[in-house]
Amino acid sequence: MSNPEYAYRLRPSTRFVAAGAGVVALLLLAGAVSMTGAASVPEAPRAVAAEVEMTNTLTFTPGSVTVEVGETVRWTNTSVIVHTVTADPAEATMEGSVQLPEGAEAFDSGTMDPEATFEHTFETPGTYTYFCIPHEGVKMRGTVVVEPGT
Ligand SMILES: [Cu+2]
Repeated sequence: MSNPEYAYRLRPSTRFVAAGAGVVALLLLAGAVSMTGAASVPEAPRAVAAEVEMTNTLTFTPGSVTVEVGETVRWTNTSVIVHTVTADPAEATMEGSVQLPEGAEAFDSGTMDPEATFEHTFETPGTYTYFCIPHEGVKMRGTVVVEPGT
């Protein structure tokens, strides 16, 4: 009974907890490795602070999310049609489609097919209004409020 793999299977609850802590452990590990100067280790992915779905009813859901500076929002096209996440005044043809805080960079996902995801990390606090290019006419818009970090 000294087979370590067998012993591992006997404790499913321990394994479940370990899986939850796995992401944290991975990030810590990545940080530790990079501090040793291993240049080939890729940067750890930033945690996603908020998720937004792009729907068949031409909405961003939830329509408004709030994050802190340095945090990332992830959009997922859960519909069967093409959408975009666009916060670029140069792409807008209607008033109110885009609003950017002063000094914030414009961004645009480009065409997102069904099941596609897009992430953006917000470095400037303020309120962002973005829209979907194919559905600008029906005001498919969303808001991201970025609060100053603590
Ligand atoms: Cu759309």
